[in-house]
Amino acid sequence: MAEDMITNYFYDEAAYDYHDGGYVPLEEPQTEQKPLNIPSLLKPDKETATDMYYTIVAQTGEVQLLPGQKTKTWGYNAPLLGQTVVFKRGKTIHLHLVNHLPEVTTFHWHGLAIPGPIEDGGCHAPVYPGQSRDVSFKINQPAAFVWLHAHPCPSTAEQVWHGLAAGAIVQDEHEASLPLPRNYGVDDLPIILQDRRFHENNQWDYRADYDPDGVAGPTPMINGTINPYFDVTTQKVRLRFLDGANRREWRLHFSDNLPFTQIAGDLSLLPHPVKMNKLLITCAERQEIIVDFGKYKPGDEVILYSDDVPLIHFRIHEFKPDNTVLPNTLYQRPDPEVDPDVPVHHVTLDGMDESVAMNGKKFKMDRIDFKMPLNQVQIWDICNTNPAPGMIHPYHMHGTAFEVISRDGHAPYPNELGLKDTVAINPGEHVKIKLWFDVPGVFMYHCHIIEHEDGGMMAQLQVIDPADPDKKYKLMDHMTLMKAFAEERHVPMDQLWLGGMDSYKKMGMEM
Ligand SMILES: [Cu+2]
Repeated sequence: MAEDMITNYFYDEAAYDYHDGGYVPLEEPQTEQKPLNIPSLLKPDKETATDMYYTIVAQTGEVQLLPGQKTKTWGYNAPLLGQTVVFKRGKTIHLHLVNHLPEVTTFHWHGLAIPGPIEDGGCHAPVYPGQSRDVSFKINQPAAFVWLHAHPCPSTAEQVWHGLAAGAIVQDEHEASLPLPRNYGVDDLPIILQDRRFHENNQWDYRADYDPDGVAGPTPMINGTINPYFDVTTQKVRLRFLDGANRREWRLHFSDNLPFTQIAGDLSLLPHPVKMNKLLITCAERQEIIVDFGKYKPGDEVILYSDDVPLIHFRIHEFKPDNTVLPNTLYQRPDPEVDPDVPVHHVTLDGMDESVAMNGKKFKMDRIDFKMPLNQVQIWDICNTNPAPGMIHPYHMHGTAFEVISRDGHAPYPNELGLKDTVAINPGEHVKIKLWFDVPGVFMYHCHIIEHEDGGMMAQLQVIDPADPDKKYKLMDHMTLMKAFAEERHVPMDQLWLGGMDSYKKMGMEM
């Protein structure tokens, strides 16, 4: 087995975030360990054989994160982050989305292949304070761990920093037939990785921490818990990692170099399980692993680290032996043929700091940058034009799942052979992906260092349905949203501060 073990992080060490001048090193919290928060499962308002109904409320709250004053936070049906939503494949989902925040937000389903721009919940689907929006869509995609986050441009980063991020699990029959841990909260855990800086009175201050290359803080926050432990009561535990940080990459490994098995990436199981003892996850990616604690005994502790900073203490208790063997094949990835007459589409991720752009342009909400027909299979070449050593840009597409075909002409990494919606791209690297859309609409694609997307490293495409080729979409514009923010914050437009605005202003660009 040893020779099959992956023992590196794959990515260019020179591009790791810790080489950045603005890097904020993680620090081990000095507070008492607390039980890891497991977000509860959101109860449907109603469920039938064919339909599921949920109400999702964006709300303010406060949480005892550190000793002393509670921290003011935002969340979905919870004071911070949110309850975990379950979507069953084949069912039609009806969402009642309610905004109880003091400012405009949107409800974006990162990873769901649902029509845009309204159901998708990007910047064109605002819900103003005190108002609500109802959307419905059908779930027709493989089992996966996806997520909900706010996406009102150009203030996505600040709202996610306040806490607007929640996990969602897509279930299907194939995944349910495999011998995988799925007892939620016991041996199947969402692990949302974030970092924060606590200012006076334990409060967060996004503006004070602002960095156009991504905001980071020294304190790891896991599922909204500072310095968590988890009581292990089964031999095997499935961890569904989500990098919910605005900017931070996490280089994950366990004490004793404990090996683990990756079983899934963003939007599907992997074709084959991958044994490893190191795993890098970049912003917005999901990586699912199974950890086997079989060699430990009650009283032992296993620690999950990023670099040399402990993130979670796994306290080992009694468990029954578990000799389940994973099948060698977990998932058969579809392999649709690319139309040879369709040219490769090139996307460049350009610049750093305020100069960030995509294909040389900053994002404009009312501009369509590319059009493609529904169901057409295309190859896209995504290039990070920062020369090495630059930074890794996690490239994300709304509304679709794509396949990584090659990295600079070489085979993709063994843990990115399933369906993806976010792919990390090294400085100077070209990554080829194969993609198609099963749903029509307008969709954004962007870097998922959230300050980069707010700063303009983003574009949008229109997927044309041949049955309705002239369909017009009502697109919002930045100014409308910015005026709403100014009004809600009771400041004149010339005193409004939103992180992303700086990037346009400093480059002398209109929004
Ligand atoms: Cu970026």
